Amino acid sequence: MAVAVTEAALPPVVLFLPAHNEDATVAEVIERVPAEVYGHPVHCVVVDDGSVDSTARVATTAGADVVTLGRHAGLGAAVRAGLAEGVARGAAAVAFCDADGEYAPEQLDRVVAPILAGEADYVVGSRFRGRIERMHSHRRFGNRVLTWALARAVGHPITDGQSGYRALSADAAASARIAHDFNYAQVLTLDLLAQGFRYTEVPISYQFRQYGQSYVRLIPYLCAVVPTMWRELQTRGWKPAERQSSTTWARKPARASSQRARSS
Ligand SMILES: Nc1nc2c(ncn2[C@@H]2O[C@H](COP(=O)(O)OP(=O)(O)OP(=O)(O)O)[C@@H](O)[C@H]2O)c(=O)[nH]1
Ligand SMILES: [Mg+2]
Repeated sequence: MAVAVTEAALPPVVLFLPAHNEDATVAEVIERVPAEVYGHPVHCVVVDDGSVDSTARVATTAGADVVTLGRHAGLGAAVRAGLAEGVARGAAAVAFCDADGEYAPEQLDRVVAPILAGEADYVVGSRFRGRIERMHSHRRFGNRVLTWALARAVGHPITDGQSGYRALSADAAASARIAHDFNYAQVLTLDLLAQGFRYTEVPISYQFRQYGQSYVRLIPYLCAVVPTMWRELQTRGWKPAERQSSTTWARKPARASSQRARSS
């Protein structure tokens, strides 16, 4: 994909890491973040979601800026804060991935490339289109089922509805609405698609966390996620007639900003 690089100072790409008690891994993730992508300086920001371990201190020592939520608010709230921080920094693209080492910060270039090229507003790194080193079989099954439900709801072949590695354009980051504090995975996608932002996927690699604790517990997860997804679908009025099949796509009518970006 061709991304134009000019001599003038370019706005930053912000990569933020939502983190809750990740002091075993956060430093290594930060150290692997590239200093720049396509000529854009990369700002690495850790959103510390009320950690009670030394996540914030370790992250600062490793060279990241830390935004502290002050209390444990939830992953959705952490991502909301990270997007706001990216917008405040005037980022050309705002990306995020887990602080637990499951995703590769080195792949930031491929996740933000469609945004910097003006080809998409919302990029999801797809583990199922890429390489999965290790994922428990029950997780794989749960991911498949929830992804199927999301893809069916929006009428598009989404391949990884729960990916933790994503990027948004400045406009999408400023407009995103995360419907609950619990998480963002499904509701962020429903929101951005409903607003007409252009969606695309890129293949990424994934390795299940080796340290720390996952917050995903099946029953509480489904109890929080399914009703909120349902509410979003009802209030945004998705209809099967809107089904599309191309790889990069937007719900019609696409946002004016998306159309502008496409024609420029
Ligand atoms: N546990 C938890 N993680 C949060 C929260 N807020 C932010 N995070 C961070 O958000 C990222 C995603 O959470 P994970 O627990 O890794 O979720 P996951 O990747 O779906 O689950 P695993 O595959 O088990 O790691 C991690 O970097 C967490 O540290 C929260 O409220 N709970
Ligand atoms: Mg994780």
